[in-house]
Amino acid sequence: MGGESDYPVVSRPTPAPMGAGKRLGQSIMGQTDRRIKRGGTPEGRAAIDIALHEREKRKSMAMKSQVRSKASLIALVVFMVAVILVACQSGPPEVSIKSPAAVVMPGGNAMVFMTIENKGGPDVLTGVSTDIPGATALIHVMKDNHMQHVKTLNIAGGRSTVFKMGSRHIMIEFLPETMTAGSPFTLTMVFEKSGTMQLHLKLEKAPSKAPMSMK
Ligand SMILES: [Cu+2]
Repeated sequence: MGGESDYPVVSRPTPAPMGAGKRLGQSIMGQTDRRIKRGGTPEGRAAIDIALHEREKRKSMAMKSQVRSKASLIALVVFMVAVILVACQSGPPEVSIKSPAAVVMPGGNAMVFMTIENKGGPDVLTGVSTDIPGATALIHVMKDNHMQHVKTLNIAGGRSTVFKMGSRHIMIEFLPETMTAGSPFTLTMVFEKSGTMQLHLKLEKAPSKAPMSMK
C-alpha cells in the first residue's frame, strides 16, 4: 500500500450520492476508516470512498492484465521451444560417432561398438564396410537373444543410438589370422543423409570383465 502522498483524492470535487459514503466505506477495510476520520465533510468522505474503490478496481484490473500477459509470454516460449524441437528433429541429421571400439572375438570375428550421437533429424545407416582383406562387415541387432543381420538401421533424430555388447553392433567376420589385438583397420559407415564416415580403429583384446575403452 502507498503512503499518504499518493493519495490525491481529497481535493477531487466529485459529488457523491447521499449514503454512498457509508456503503462504500463499509466495503473497504480499516485503512479507509482511518482516512474517513480525517476526511471532514460527508461529501469529502464520499469522494474518498469512491476514489478508493476505483483505485482498488484499477489495481485489480492491472494485476489481472499482468497475469494475462505473463501467461501469454509463457505460452509463447513453450510454443517456440516446441517449434525449435520439431524443426531440429525433422531437419537434416547432425550425426557424430563417439567412443568407437573394436574387440576381437573368438572364431575369427570382431565386434565394433560406439555411440552414434544425432542432434538433428533422423538418418539411416545404410551400410558398413572394412578395408581388412577378405573380411566382411555387417550391421547386427539382437533379436530373441540372437544376433541378426540387418541391411539398414534407423538412426533416430535428437538422441543417441548406442552400439554395445548384447545389443546392436557392427560384426566383422572372416578376420584373417594376421589381424590380432593392436592391428589397425578402417571401418566405413555409410549414412543415407550424412554420407560416409571412416573410423580408424585398432583391434582390442576382448575384455575379461573390465569396461571397454577406445585406446
Ligand atoms: Cu554380431
